[in-house]
Amino acid sequence: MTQQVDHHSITNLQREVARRRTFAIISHPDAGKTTLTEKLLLYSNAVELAGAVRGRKNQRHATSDWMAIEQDRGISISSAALQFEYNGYYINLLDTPGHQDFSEDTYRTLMAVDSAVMVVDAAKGIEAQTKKLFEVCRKRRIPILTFINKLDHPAREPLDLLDEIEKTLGIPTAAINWPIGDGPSFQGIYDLEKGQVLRFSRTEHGQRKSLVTVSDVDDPALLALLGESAHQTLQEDVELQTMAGGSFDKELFLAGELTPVYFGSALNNFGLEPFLEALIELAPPPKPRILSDEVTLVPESEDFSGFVFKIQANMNPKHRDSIAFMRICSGRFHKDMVVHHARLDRDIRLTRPYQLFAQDRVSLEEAFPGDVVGLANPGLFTIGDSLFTGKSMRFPPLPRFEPEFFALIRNKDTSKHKQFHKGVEQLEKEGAIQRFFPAYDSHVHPLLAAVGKLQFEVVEARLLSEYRVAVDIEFLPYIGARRVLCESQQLASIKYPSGVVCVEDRDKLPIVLFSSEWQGRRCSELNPDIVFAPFGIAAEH
Ligand SMILES: Nc1nc2c(ncn2[C@@H]2O[C@H](COP(=O)(O)OP(=O)(O)OP(=O)(O)O)[C@@H](O)[C@H]2O)c(=O)[nH]1
Ligand SMILES: [Mg+2]
Repeated sequence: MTQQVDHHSITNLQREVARRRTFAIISHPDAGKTTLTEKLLLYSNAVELAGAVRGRKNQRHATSDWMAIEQDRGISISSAALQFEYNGYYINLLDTPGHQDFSEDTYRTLMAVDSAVMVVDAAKGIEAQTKKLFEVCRKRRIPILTFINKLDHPAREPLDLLDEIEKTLGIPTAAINWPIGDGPSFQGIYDLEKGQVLRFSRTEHGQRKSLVTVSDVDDPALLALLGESAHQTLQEDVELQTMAGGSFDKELFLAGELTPVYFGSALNNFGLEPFLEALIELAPPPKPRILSDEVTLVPESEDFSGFVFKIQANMNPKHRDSIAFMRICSGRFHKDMVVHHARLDRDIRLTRPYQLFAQDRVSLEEAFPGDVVGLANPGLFTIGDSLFTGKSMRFPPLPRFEPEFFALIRNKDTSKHKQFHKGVEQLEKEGAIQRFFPAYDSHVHPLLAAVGKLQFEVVEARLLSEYRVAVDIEFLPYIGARRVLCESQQLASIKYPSGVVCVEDRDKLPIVLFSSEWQGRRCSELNPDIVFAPFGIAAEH
């Protein structure tokens, strides 16, 4: 009897794993990730009317840019997780910020997904940040689908764009469809596999799905429909593409060695339907993962495991609490389950798990590998925490970036002392900023460090909007940090060149801050027995 039940639950687990699709949308800023996210929600019926990044008066904001500062500036600042069902599939979509100052968040999010969608602006081609993120995916062999966006604007030649992807990123492409025209004459796409022309008509501000008419490429009426010039270009392009274009090979795609390419316009809802269908069909379900000790973890394992890759405070203005984003890697998860918390080395009960839809959340009863679950976080979780049942395990550490900017943050209104410190502490725990502790009393004006200057602006804006505290930021002249690796008794005898200061991180580990590359080198010369180790990975890599 028991065996039967087990067998049933395993097949159920296998079925649930097989229908999971967990992917991130990545690119250089402004290519259209958030807009594409919104339209994927529209086309999978997760929203009824699409919002916009820069919404008109009566239009709501895009779902995944839910923070006030994101809406004010029209850029994404923090990764958003969205879970929804479509056609029997269970989708976990992560919309990431493109700006390099927030790339630590994006890198961590990439550790939580099984595939990625790379968005390319059809006028700009492969931009710097897209290249960096692509390389992160390539290292982890994450399969990538490419969506070439903004065809409603004057665009570069499709062949030229494919060529650039191949040359700049070093990955073969396989165009699955082909744009018909660009700019105002962008009419639709040609499906190279099915030999069909899909023409789209615009809807008001792209809030609703657009109407599609499908014709066969040999349809004699097509000439009149497309116009002579577009018709002829299409014929020529198709001929060229058939001769020169790479064909799609699913195995290569799954190994991260080939990217299928789709064209469209997220803003105008052109090419969204075929892209969503392809995404569901091609994006892989969760795969086995390699743990810190080289053990392979299978998603269908009976034991549960997951890791925290993101913390976000104040998602719900009514509760002002903190949510830990946990990616489930194996086993079935259920509400109230007891798991082992590896860092704290103790068992905890997960009583308040949530399904996330950007800012919104609902309680959930169970979840499966591939899912990103929100956990109410009363201070138990930090980024990188491993949770499991059964045999002890640890997930590999998440990437940390080298801080390059340092500043003191001053509270302008001393009567708000408590909120100020709570805000700084919560934002630090989120990883929105790092905090260091100098030997002098830094309690009054905390010393913060970041990968990019925009992070300080975000801290300033969020302290004001979420904690009602106005602050000043005073930049310090430091340009880098190194961890000091030595025995504690050696610390007192370290010789520092002038201008270098020694501080501690939250775990009381020593760190030096320096204001020139020379000072960094000089530290090592003066103290040959001590290692001054890079802090994390440099943001440029
Ligand atoms: N013309 C045109 N504009 C688009 C299209 N897709 C997005 N945009 C616009 O491009 C701008 C940036 O779009 P987002 O979706 O915010 O881009 P993003 O990649 O999410 O940007 P970050 O998150 O800040 O990195 C917005 O003004 C969008 O309206 C498109 O297909 N055509
Ligand atoms: Mg965005």
